[in-house]
Amino acid sequence: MQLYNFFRSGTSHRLRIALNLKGVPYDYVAVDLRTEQHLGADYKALNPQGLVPVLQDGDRVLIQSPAIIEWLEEWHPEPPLLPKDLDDRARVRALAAIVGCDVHPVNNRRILEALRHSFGADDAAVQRWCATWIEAGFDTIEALLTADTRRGDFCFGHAPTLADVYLVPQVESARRFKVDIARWPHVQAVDAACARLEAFRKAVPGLQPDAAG
Ligand SMILES: N[C@@H](CCC(=O)N[C@@H](CS)C(=O)NCC(=O)O)C(=O)O
Repeated sequence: MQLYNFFRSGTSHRLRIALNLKGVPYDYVAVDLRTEQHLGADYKALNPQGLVPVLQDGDRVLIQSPAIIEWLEEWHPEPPLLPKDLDDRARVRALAAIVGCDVHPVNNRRILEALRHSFGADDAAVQRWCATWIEAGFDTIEALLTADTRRGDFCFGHAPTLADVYLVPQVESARRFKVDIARWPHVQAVDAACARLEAFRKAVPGLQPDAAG
């Protein structure tokens, strides 16, 4: 399997974590967002949306990290990234969606490029924009984690789920945008618990082959 991705991309990061948790090996194919390789014809032939990540397995080409991670969960059910109980599954998916639907999309590179080039935002304004949506998302996640009396070290229960797979890359991004994570003690503790696991450690942006370039 080939994973087309970029070291600093949050959606790539979440997919690397999921693949590592499932123990599924992959070849790392770097797509450089800094040089807009993702907008070139070669890459768009693979993913017409011009976004990373893409997971390719022969003729099978999968796009959209939520769809790929759900595919992975169904194709390779162990260890599960979703709990068994229907309501618990909805809770885990909701935690993941706060990041996946409500924080990451508005802080994506193309949005920030539009803010800079079409709306005159400088670096400070872009930083403030990103921090605004990260803070809104983390305030909600912190409230949900605080209210959950059944929780162990992770977002849900005592083992990593989809919620952690989404949260950890968003924490990484928050640090990049100079958002102080100490404001959300549960989020910070979940990030620390995940960092103790090999699957999360191996997925860290700074350790990827294209990080040095
Ligand atoms: N919903 C998509 C979003 C993918 C996405 O936005 N990827 C970002 C990197 S995290 C990207 O390729 N951005 C390129 C750009 O905005 O120009 C997914 O989850 O796969």
